[in-house]
Amino acid sequence: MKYQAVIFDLDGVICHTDKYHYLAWKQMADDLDIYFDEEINNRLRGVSRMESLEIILEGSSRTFSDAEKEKLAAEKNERYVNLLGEMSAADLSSEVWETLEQLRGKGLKLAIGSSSRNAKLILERLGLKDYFEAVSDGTNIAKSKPNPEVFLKAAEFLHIEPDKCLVVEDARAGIEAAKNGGFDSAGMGEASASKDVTYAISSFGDLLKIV
Ligand code: B16
Ligand code: MG
Repeated sequence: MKYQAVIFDLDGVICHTDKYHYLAWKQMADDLDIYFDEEINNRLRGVSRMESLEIILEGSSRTFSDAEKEKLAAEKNERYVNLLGEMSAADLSSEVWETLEQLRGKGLKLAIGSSSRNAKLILERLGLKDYFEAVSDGTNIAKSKPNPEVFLKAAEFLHIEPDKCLVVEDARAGIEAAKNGGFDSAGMGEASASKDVTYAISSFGDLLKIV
């Protein structure tokens, strides 16, 4: 078997918290009278909270102090975390759940590689708190995707070399991160069109055809 482990991005792959990020950022953009749409939102996929804020603020003619930026990011996160309160195990699709179970049944180790500092809370909401062998997230990295740190840490936690791990991503930045770290990748949605993707997949269950 080519792969010994699969490292999953969280937001946009395992679950659809991307819609909550969008709503929370949209509220901020509207309050500041900044144009924000789905296309700009796509640039935020896999990117850290502060880098996401910088991208949205490009749409404003005024400048913001570091203290203002910290406050805006904290307020956005508060709105986002409130929205996460609406999530439960029912938000985990049966396709994702059944695919995870089958991958595990094939003897693969499963891990999370997410930029989010809320990853553990999301896993708890989905009923997946103790499901993955390793969780590497925004709380254990200094550099966000396209830097490979988050995936390299996941591989290190698993004690498996990058070339034996498959990374699953919905973000172009994530596919680039995988490539930079020496990982093969499977790209969904936006990420399936990345020039760096190893396998373009149209649905989560397609992973079973790869491994
Ligand atoms: P937080 P992923 C990423 O999660 C999101 O795609 C991205 O939109 C977000 O800005 C980032 O997490 C940080 O999230 O504000 O919760 O720390 O796709 O890497 O699982
Ligand atoms: Mg993602």
